[in-house]
Amino acid sequence: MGILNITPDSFSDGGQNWRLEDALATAQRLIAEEADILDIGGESTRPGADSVPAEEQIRRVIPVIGAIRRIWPGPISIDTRQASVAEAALDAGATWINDISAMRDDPAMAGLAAQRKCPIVLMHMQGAPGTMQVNPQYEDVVIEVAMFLRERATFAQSSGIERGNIILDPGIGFGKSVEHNLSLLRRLSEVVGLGFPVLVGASRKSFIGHISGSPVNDRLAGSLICALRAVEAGARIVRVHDVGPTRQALAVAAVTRAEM
Ligand code: HH2
Repeated sequence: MGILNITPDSFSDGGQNWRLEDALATAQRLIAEEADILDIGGESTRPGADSVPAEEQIRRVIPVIGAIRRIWPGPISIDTRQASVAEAALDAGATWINDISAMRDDPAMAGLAAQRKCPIVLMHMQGAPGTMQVNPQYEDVVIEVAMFLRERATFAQSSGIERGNIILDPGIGFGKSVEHNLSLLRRLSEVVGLGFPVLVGASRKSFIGHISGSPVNDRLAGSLICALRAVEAGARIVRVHDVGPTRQALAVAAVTRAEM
């Protein structure tokens, strides 16, 4: 899954895709690098970010989705917590919903996903983006994240969303300390064990900077290792800024894995 943020303030690509032609150029690069899915968002959810009104998210993402739809037939995911944004995006040609609130922020989201019969990503987050990194606390982060995701998947199914359309995401960096993120990556198989496809988004995130001391534009090597670890543990989708290098790393890893 390639990341395309139409925001002035995203932590990695903020401002880069602000003009339609820049957004389309980024999309074309991700497509040329063989992204399977494009994830488009109009609201930064980096730690400390303020929420963006639905009308403004719509204003940012709809022209981009429409433009991509004209050049590429693949799956486009709308990264939003608001059902009205998701609905407008689906009408413009998006085919997936990526909801980092796991349908907790907008009560209309579950009904929309059920009605449209589209895949939906349900992500774990402790708190809200504005304050989530202040002092995240868990007894056992992996068990708590897995229990939350299981409950959300059950709720989704009881709302009429088909089991095959549910994708779960442990939410790396969303209300988690460095150690919490590392535990989730080390024990990702416990989330995979819930029996749903799992998505992991670790690309360029701050825990990689914490480990390496590298700034956000120099975290590719660490991001590739996270993607590899996630896929080795059974993740089916990795959400990344650098699609080409990630594909290359995963392809080489797959053919050089030691025979047991
Ligand atoms: N991470 C970000 C945004 N959306 N969605 C899912 N399902 N999983 C993630 O890990 C995830 C996500 C944050 O990264 P990014 O989009 O690069 O930055 P920003 O939130 O600043 O726009």
